[in-house]
Formats: sequence, C-alpha cells, structure tokens
Amino acid sequence: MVENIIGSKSKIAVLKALFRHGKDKGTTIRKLALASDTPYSVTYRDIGHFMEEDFIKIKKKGTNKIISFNEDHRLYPKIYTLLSLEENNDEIETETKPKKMFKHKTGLIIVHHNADPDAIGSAIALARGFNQSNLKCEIFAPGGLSSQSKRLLEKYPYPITEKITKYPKLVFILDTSSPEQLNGARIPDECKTIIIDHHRPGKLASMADMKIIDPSAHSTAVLVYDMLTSAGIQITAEIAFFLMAAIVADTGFFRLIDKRDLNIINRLIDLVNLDDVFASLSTRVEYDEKVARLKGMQSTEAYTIKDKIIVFSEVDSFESKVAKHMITSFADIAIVENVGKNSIRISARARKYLEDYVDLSLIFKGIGKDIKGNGGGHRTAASANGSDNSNREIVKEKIKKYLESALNGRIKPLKHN
Ligand SMILES: [Mn+2]
Repeated sequence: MVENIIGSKSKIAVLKALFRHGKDKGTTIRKLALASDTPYSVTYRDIGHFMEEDFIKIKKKGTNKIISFNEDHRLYPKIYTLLSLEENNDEIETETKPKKMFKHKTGLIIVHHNADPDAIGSAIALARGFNQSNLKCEIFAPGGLSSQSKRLLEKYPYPITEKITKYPKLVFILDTSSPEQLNGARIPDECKTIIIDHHRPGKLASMADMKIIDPSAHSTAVLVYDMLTSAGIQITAEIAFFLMAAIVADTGFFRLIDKRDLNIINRLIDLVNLDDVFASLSTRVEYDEKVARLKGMQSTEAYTIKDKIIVFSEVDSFESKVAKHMITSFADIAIVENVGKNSIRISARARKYLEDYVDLSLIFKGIGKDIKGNGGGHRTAASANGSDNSNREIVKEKIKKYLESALNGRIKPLKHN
C-alpha cells in the first residue's frame, strides 16, 4: 500500500528530496536530510522503513551509502507519478508569482467607442492579469460596445462601465490612438496615462506618460499578452479566451497572420475552445434585418448582362445591408431602394471582382442630383440620399444604361424555369 511507504510528513519530505536529487544517480542520507530539511536521525529512520518495504536500494560507494529508488517495486510507477505531479505544481507556483508592475492599487482601462473584440478582449485580459499582481482595474467603454463584444461577454460576463465620475491615478488607454475615439471622455491631466496600441501613433501618444505602441502588431492583444507574460502573470482560460477572440477578430479570422500571432496562438490554443471563440464572433443577424432581407428578396426585379445577375429591390430599412447580402448570395450587382414619403435612399453594391469594370460612385454622384440630394461612395459600394422620390424610373434606367456600357452587353430581364 502507498500508505505504508508514504506514512508521515517527514517520509514525504525525504521521498521528495530523493526524487529531486537522487532520481538518476542516487544520493546519501546526509544530503537527503539537508535537502528535505529533516533531522538526520529522522531521515535515517525513514530510510530504514523504505528499506523494509523494499522501496529503495542502497549501494556502497567507498565509505558512502548511496540511496536510490528500487524501480522494480510495484508501487514505484504510482509514486513516481505523484512526485512528478507535485514537482510540476511546485514549479508553476514559483514561476508564476507575478511581479508587481505598478505601485498603484487601482487603475482604469479605457477603450475606444463601439469597442471591438480586440479593445474589449485586451482590456479584460489586462484587468484579469493585473488582478493577479494586486492591481484592480475597472474597464471604461465611453462609447459602448460592438455587438460582437457584447457576445463575448455572454461567454464570460465582465462588468464594463460606460460612465465614470472619478478617475483613479493610473489610466490605461487600449487600442485607441486619438482622443476623438473616446466619445468625449476627458482623462484628467494629473492621471498617469499608459497607452497600449497597435495603430499608428496619434494625438493620444504624444499626451501619454508611457507608451507601448507597435503598429507592426496585428492586434493590441499581442502587446497585452507580451506584457502579462513578461510580468509572470498566469494566462488563465478566461484570459486566453479574450486574447484569442481579440486575435481572431483583428486578423480577420486568421487571414492576416504573422509569426508573432502564430506563436501566441500556439501558446493559447490549449487553454481555449476555438469553437467557442468563433461562435462568439460570428455575425448574428438581428430579427429586423432578417425581415428586411426577406422583403428585399420578395421584391427583386432581376436582370442579366451576359452571365452577370443584376437586381433591383425595395425595402423599408437596412437597404445597404440587404444589397450587401444580395451580392454575397446570388447577385453580381444589387441596387436597393428605401422610399419614404418625402425621401429616398438608394444603396448599391457590386461584387469585388467587378471593380475594374464598374465605378458605382461615378453614377451615384449623378443620381444624388436626380433625387435632390447627395450621392457617392466607392467603385463597388455607393449610395445616394435625397428628398425627391418622383424620379425613380429615370434613375433605374440611368443605372441600367450605365451598366450596359460598363459591362459591355445588353441588359435583359432574367428568365428562369
Ligand atoms: Mn485592434
């Protein structure tokens, strides 16, 4: 029985010492006594007991008796495992006593408006990590959270404040380069400010007392990871989840990735369930938008120019999102109107591969005038807003003509069986 071998505190101490110092070549009783902090007489007695159990071997080397484990003993594998687990735990404990980084006891972490997963994930990881070194930080999101960030908090809830009355002396600014992004929040001059960011240094950088700014980093999270680990802070499953979510989001689901990201991902991956991270970050469509998409589909007028599908449609809301959805699902170009009593908004999207052929911004500039408003945008995404909705047919014909010339073909109603 294991109890016969490990029966007392001193025996455990002696076994541990033997494991640490005599595992391979053996050691002497005197050295075991010293290493286990056990009196020589007690060590001598315990070794006697181990001998009786045949758990250790004694070999004479000159005048010395060399003690080592009897590896053939049937309990040896069991005790060996117990002792190595213990040893690893000891190591983790000593290694992860976090360094004290700041003399302050409280701090504030502030993030940009509509805080995205990198901002909020980095903030929570930092707050949780600092907590291990006795620095308590509140997280302040002056302009609220993005919908993805809100979903991350469904997995691991964390209090985020959107109003603050009194600033502590120590303020961290994360993932933010300019004061305009702080939604009007003013950090008092007497605060010590530390900026951690991966954007190009902006106005905040020149105002900060300390800066960790690295525009070559793909996310603020990798800077936070480096900071936490270099301070000896233990990366818990929760910290890993938030850092991973931040990295996944800011690398566009691992599309833009470098060696540094890979190294950190490699170290985080055993601590997180990547499916959970992806699920939290996946886009969830709101009910009203789903209804708008459906309505958009039901009122489509579809045309073709050669093998391209062009659709016109009408909705009561979400016109740009509906147009975007249409080009990711079945259309090459989608033009979606939202007509009010004294207003009209038209949104158009083309698939990216068409950008060498069409320039929607060009035609929508003109359309803006036709509807007594403004228009413009980019080659594959443009819109116009106006107050006159009486020219809708003229506008549609104009778009059709333009697309015929841009795509070099006749526009025909789409026929399908
Ligand atoms: Mn970021």
